[in-house]
Amino acid sequence: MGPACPVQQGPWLSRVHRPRCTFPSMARTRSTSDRRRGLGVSASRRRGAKHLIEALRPRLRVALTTHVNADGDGSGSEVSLWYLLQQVGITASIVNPTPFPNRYRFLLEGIEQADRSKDAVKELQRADLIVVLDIADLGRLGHLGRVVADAKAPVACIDHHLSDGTLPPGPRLVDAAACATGELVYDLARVAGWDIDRQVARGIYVALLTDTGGFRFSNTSSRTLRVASDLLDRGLSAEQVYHDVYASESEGKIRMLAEVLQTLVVEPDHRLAWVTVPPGALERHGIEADELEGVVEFARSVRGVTMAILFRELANGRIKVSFRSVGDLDVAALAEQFGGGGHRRAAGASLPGTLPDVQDLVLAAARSVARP
Ligand SMILES: [Mn+2]
Repeated sequence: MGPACPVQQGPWLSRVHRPRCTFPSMARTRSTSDRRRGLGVSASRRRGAKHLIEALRPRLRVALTTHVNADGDGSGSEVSLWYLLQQVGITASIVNPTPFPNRYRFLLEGIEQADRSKDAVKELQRADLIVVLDIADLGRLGHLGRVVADAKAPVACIDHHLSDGTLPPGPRLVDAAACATGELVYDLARVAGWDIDRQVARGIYVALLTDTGGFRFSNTSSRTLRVASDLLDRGLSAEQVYHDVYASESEGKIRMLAEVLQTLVVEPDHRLAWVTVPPGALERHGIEADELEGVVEFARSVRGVTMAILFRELANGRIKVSFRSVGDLDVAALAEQFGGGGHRRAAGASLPGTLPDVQDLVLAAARSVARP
């Protein structure tokens, strides 16, 4: 696997560790202080991280990928891992099934060449190691699912979804208790002894920030904030990241938002609210699908609503359905009924059929699980 390397794994890894871990007592001191600061890494995460680290060698061809329509967690985690691998002599390529989202393009500033999504198939076929981030299912890799399934390389996975997964075998750093995949990338760096510099910190912070809805959702734990705090201590400006992620909208996005909100339907009897992206609205306003991230939150924010749904026609003729819930309503189970999946409070599926037919079908199922 990979080009022969004159430096064997041990020395190469210990070169990274040496400044802090030459003396066992120093390593112990560090992990004790990590634990005291609430930043200790659990045994299972540590095990997963070590498997992944063991699979790495300098000059290895590593391909990083994530789900279709990458979000802040997928994009931020990929970019941070790209920078981390660079530290240990690996120039990875980021190869996504859909273009790297405009909203997160600022993360690629200065390393635009890292995004090789245009050559994704070739990059995956010649990779020595594939790392899939923020999903464990081939199905969410779009047209790259088959390529990853057939690839000669082991397929590592870093993910926080509730899923057994369908990826080919390889190292696993998977924990549904992590608020974001970015938290696991942070733990990987800690276990490996890699330097979390400002660039690395920024990608992980974007992952945490966006997957927790700005540190507001139920997956925001005290550890999430401790990790975020540690990231800010590495020279990051929370205001600058906020500006880059949330206050850099296109005019078209805001006009599209106005159109989508016009479609809001609230069913108080079912504590249900839903919105629909009018067909052709994205094209009319010249915006990308990733700019819809967060739109469904407006429906969920209506007082009394426990489930919100967003419907959108995809270019391939299918209908994309996004579910959000409040409290203990499990929308992952609902999405699974339609071949989708996700988290308890945020899930999605894509269904064949016309928009009205899919809406009838999905809304009937939603009403039957919604509690008054
Ligand atoms: Mn995520």
